[in-house]
Amino acid sequence: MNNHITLGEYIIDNQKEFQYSSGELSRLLSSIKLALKVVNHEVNKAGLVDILGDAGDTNIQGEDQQKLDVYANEVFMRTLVNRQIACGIASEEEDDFVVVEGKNKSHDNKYIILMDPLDGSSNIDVNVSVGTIFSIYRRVSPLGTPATKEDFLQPGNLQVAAGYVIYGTSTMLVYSTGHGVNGFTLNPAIGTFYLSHPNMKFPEEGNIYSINEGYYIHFPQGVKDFLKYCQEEKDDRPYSARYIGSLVSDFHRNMIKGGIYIYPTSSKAPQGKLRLLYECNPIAFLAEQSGGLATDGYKRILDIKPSELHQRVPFFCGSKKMVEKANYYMSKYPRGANY
Ligand code: P6P
Repeated sequence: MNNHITLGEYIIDNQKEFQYSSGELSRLLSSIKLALKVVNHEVNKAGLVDILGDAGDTNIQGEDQQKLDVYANEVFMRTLVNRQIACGIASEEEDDFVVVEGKNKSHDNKYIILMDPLDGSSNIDVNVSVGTIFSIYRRVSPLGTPATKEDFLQPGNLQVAAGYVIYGTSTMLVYSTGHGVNGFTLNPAIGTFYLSHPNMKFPEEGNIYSINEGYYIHFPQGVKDFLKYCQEEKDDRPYSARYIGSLVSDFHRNMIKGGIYIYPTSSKAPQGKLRLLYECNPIAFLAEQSGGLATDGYKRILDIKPSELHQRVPFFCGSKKMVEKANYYMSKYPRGANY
């Protein structure tokens, strides 16, 4: 692994890719790297200390917060606020966005960041991999003024960077600044990330579908028709069903092997479950940067104009031809009809 470039070297070598970069985006990525190493340390020993289980509180989503959810959020918030690099931060675990004043209360930082500090946390107690997801935009509000909600409600096609960390059999950081997708693997012995997966490409085809089929009776007819397509005996089908219940893990496997992840609307989740701003947009950015595709069943996720910080959308993401096939079945029925 020592002949691979480190994450720090990669960020510096590719700094020229960031338009009008003052090094701020590089410093933001470096502070994310620091925070995720701290979170990784706790996630990997969660079974040994009293950091498992419910924190006894619920987040704005009404979900029981796991102790590690709260811990991961505190680490990322503290690291990003203390370094005063972003002008504002939003998190799944925070009701509203947080304004970061910057040096001498100048509000002159130009990036905002949105995060899901620990996605899939219900898997922690059963030792299944979980992840962190982040999304970075250039602010739209004037420099020198506090960040505003408009800074956070930008469409995903304006992201300047996005990535995820997967705390799995190894800890990996996978991110893009709009010039392809690269994966870095942590060498825990020395706390250094090395470029292990350069220029990741989403296979155009795949034979894996990831969806919680337990909700089948609640799915739209278009999803039911697509699942029937996946399961019939013809050509390269039936496909394999693989569903970990951790978006980052299912997406990461599908990006390497080919496949599609679907979290649709249902009569139980009329808007879907996944959040647009800090789950779907960053993952959709990575999907498209590696040659994949992400839609809400009808249109590109990245073209959706957000209206709320924690809004949910249906999510079809993965190998381009598989997502196109799923969209074909969805297009046979008007949006929102027929469960
Ligand atoms: P369900 C985790 O809570 C998450 O947001 C994703 O990581 C995961 O794919 C999905 O929800 C699992 O949801 O309803 O299938 O348990």
